[in-house]
Amino acid sequence: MRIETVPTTPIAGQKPGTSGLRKKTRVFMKRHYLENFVASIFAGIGGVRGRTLVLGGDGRYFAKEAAQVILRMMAAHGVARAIVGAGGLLSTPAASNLIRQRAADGGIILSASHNPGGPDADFGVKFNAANGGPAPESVTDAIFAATREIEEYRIVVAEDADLSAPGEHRLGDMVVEVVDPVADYADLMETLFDFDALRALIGGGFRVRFDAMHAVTGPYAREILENRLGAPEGTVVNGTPREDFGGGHPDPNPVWARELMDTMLAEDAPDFGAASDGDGDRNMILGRGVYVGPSDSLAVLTANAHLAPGYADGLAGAARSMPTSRAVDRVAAAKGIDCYETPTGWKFFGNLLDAGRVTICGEESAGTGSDHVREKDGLWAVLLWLNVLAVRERSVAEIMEEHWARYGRNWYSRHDYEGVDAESAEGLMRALRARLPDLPGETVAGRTVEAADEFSYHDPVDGSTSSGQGIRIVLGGGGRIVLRLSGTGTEGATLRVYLEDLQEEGPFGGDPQDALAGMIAAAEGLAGIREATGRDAPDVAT
Ligand code: VG1
Ligand code: CO
Repeated sequence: MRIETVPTTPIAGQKPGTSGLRKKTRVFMKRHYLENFVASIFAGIGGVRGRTLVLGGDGRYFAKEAAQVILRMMAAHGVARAIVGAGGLLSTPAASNLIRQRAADGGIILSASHNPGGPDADFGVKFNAANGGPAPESVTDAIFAATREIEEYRIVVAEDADLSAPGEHRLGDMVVEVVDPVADYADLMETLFDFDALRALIGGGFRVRFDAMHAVTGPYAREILENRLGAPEGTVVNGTPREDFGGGHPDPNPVWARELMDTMLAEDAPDFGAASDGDGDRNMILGRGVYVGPSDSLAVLTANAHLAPGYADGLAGAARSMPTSRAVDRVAAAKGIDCYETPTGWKFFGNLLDAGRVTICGEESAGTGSDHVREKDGLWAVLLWLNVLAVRERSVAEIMEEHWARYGRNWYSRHDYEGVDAESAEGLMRALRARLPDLPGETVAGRTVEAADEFSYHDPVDGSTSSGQGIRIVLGGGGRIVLRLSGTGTEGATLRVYLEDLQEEGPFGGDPQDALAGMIAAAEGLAGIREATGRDAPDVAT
């Protein structure tokens, strides 16, 4: 088979962000753009000769073409075996599982996750290492360095590989092994959760609705919820992956999963509702008439995980990203386990999980997961919730009430200002950063500032430091305001303002936006968000 060596030159801006490289689809479709980045991944990890790599993605527009290009490049760069999900599909957690189960050297995931898909939307490429987790910063830095030096890449001249069904093919000297994208993942879930108890729960009339948002979890949820657990057909809605996710944002939050929200808040709502994102690593949890915020969900799962067989021995520790509410800290303290605070992005949990320091982790952005893989995992969170509900025989609303009564409620909301002028957003952060040393002791919104800094993370496992990870202002009485700029957007800047406040005594009901009014005003007073963004209100409040 003929290998072509193609001369190329560096393309500016191929710097991986919070979760891989994300750009407009049309940017990825430009000549050499995908090829340059993929060759730089290969170079950044020290070459791929003789290695086994996993390949798959969320099936968004351009993924089919990209997968064929990547396979031809893998073959030309000496990869021994490519393990590919049939149809090019693999959810992010399933890819992580496959890398681990097959002892592969890593994997490439084609997804821009919760970002919309289509010719005018977003595309993304992410590299996961041999532990199944997102490449750590040392590796993404090496990949970025390679993108700035690249002079050529290699690609074989060949017909498209047939990825339509499981089977083995050859591409030059490389084996292309096409696997069922769902089976191994579903088997893994059976080892963690009490499927008999879940079948009994569902068989007893407990009604579930899962919204796959036209994204990758459709086939996974159908297999697990409908086929293996016996939920009636139609439990999974929007269950066929589409290249443009039906034109929506495959982002499971009250704004983008409005349809599910409405269903769950209606009179005859099912008992349990959930949704996942484009690549299947996020989750949204609802009960009849109640939405469970992601930070609360992490706390509840940490408090109850031992009720599921996979976690019956208890948890080694917990971890949350810095902006995530401190509700889980309270649970960890009560249980006497360690609780780590890491920067935003799942890659920072990898070392803690590998070292056995933590079992469960989560982010406020609807990501929850455990040491079963090295990614956040949407369906895993759904199944753990169902397992907890089956054992405790309570409704979601009752579980929440009992949780808050015991631990207090950390009110929480994230306000996103999207597509903001990048200069203005950076200006806001710069100005606030400059004021940080003077803030402690000042009174803001009737509260004393206890601490104000820019978060720097010292990884206790490998000793590395990651600085510039968001500004945090801690207020007396359990209040906290965090500001950072998103690292997953593809247009302008997205300012994220994370608001938290603690209530120790009930009653705990109400709208978080009301409960956080003081924090919202304080954030405005401190950062001048309206002026910098030109907006009166956030584009999305979750
Ligand atoms: C966002 C979230 C972060 C998450 C990341 C990837 O990053 O805030 O918590 O890990 O998306 O999630 P940022 O930099 O835009 O705030 V996913 O589901 O896109 O892989
Ligand atoms: Co995702």
